[in-house]
Amino acid sequence: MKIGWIGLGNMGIPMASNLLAAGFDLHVWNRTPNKAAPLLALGAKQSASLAQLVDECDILFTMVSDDDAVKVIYTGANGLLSAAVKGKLAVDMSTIAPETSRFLAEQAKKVGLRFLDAPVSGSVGPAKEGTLVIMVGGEQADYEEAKPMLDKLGKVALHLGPNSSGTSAKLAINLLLGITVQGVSETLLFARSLGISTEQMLNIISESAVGTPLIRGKAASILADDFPAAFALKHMAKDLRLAKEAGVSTPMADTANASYRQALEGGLGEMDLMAILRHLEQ
Ligand code: NA7
Repeated sequence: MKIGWIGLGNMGIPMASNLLAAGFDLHVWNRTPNKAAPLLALGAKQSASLAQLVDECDILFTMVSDDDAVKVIYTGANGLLSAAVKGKLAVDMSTIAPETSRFLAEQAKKVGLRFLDAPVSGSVGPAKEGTLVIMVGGEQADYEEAKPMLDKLGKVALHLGPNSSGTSAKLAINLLLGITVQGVSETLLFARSLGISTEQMLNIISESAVGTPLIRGKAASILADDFPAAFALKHMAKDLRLAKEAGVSTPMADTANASYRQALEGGLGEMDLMAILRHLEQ
């Protein structure tokens, strides 16, 4: 079985590396080709075009930024759906709107391509460790075919139902992530205003019932006031926007959505989502 991997960003590189380490025959394509260098050193083969990748591979993974990127890759002039894909399996691991997942599944079906939406919870650390939480929508048989690979990428791969179940669950878990990081930031700033240092407050949170691996994991970054992207703020802003577009009443997420959008407009998009703290400090 030959695997094609499309998208070598912050998440795509470590995830594809894990498939290589597990011994899979991995072919890669990225819009910016030179980002493939670390994977080629590990034994990946680089395809000169999307068409070549599709031709060479049986199962096609995508891990790219957003709805527009996934649509270009699938439905663009030289995209997946214009190639000979009949009988192959596509697994989109990007976080996109459930509506887009359903659209892609329908378009794929027309040309005989099987499709799973399989976004992940967890950022660069879990991607490196292979401990992501993977949420899958699509046919049971297709899920079972992808599972040996998903098991190398995550600690759990849950089949949740038909196409778009994965992307729906992903928006839900990231709703909580966005609210949590906004809430931690407000808590730290509130405490600081009342004379409790950030270090003291992080320690208290960590020891308390609301302490989580997420908050403990961000502590060093907060104390250093340095926010290299484990999960880019621009992607958090995108996910909260997509959640809002679902039209469900989510008052706290609405507030977080406005906050991340302002931070994005303020130029913090490439930093980690924890840089929402810096935005709120201003
Ligand atoms: P990154 O690090 O921003 O990487 C994004 C990837 O998507 C990267 O490979 C990009 O290629 C690719 N991309 C973006 N736009 C396009 C278009 N238009 N065509 C082709 N390829 C494109 O994101 P992460 O790895 O952190 O996150 C990936 C997903 O997981 C995202 O949905 C998150 O919300 C969760 P480039 O290298 O720029 O040429």
